[in-house]
Amino acid sequence: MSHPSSLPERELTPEKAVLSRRRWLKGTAIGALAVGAGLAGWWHWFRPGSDREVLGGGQADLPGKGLYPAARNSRFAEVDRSLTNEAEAARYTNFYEFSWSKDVWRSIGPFQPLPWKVEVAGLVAKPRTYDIDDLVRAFPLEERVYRHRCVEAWAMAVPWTGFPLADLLKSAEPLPAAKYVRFVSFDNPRQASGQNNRSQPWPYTEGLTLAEATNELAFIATGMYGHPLLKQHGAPVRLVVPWKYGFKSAKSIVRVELTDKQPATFWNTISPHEYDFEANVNPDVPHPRWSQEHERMLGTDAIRPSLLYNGYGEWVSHLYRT
Ligand SMILES: Nc1nc2c(c(=O)[nH]1)N[C@H]1C(S)=C(S)[C@@H](COP(=O)(O)O)O[C@H]1N2
Ligand SMILES: [Mo]
Repeated sequence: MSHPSSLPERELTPEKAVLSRRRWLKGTAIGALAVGAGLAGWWHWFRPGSDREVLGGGQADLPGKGLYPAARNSRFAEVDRSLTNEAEAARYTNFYEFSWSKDVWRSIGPFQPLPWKVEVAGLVAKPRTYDIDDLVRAFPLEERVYRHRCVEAWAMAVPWTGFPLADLLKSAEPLPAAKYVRFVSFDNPRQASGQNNRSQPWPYTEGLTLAEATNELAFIATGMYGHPLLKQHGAPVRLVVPWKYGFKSAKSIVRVELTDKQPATFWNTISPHEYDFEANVNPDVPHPRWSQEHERMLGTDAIRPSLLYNGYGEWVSHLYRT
């Protein structure tokens, strides 16, 4: 194609017409760009998201790939319901650092769960900071299928990979004064846009009594569905406390701290009468705004009766007998 200035007609076009045509072209180009940007924005926020996109966008190059899938612990090989579809679990997540809606997969791109360190500190004889590369190899990884119940009444059943929280705590040698364990998530508003709202008590924090934290069920997960955690599920390392409402299971943890006092927690600070510290799943105690009698399974939308302690009474009911 020849350069426009070499076209003979150009000599014949009056200057005014050239200018107005240029202005028109400029206006049209800006208009097209605006429409394009609008469509791209619309597509970014409203596209349904294929399974590939939802799962792929959450992948991070986390360490320990050769360790997955880990052998399933026969004591936790199955639950009373089928496993939730992996993409359906990844499409509907709670991670308020990134979004106040469930489609966290749309906003998770900037999150960099690597490099990552986890500090075990506070009232312990042997405090230690683990690099995530060391943490995945510090304790034998195993797979466990657990029920998960969010306080909002949705539920899932997923295979987690990780190790008992008790292993991590024991290796730090808690001092006799230690009575609680506090979990602190990351704080990085540059990667997690929701954290720009500093009127909220970031970083996300949670807590357990030491007796709860050393219960066989309390689990540190580095993986899910046989591979490292997706970003939206709390990569590279999270807590899983299956007999309590999901908000107790803090994601993307950077610090585990033993304390002598009950720690403040994110949701309990925001709304104490809605989210108590203990937060055991209990169908007989309604949330102030909704019933807890039933739950909806992600993926199938099946409605099931909620279970006391989410069905884990055999493991934990002795902790709460008065
Ligand atoms: N740091 C952090 N941890 C968090 C949350 C959060 O917003 N931030 N949401 C909690 C809630 S309400 C639930 S139900 C579970 C959800 O885990 P999932 O999204 O991987 O299913 O994570 C919990 N851990
Ligand atoms: Mo939740």
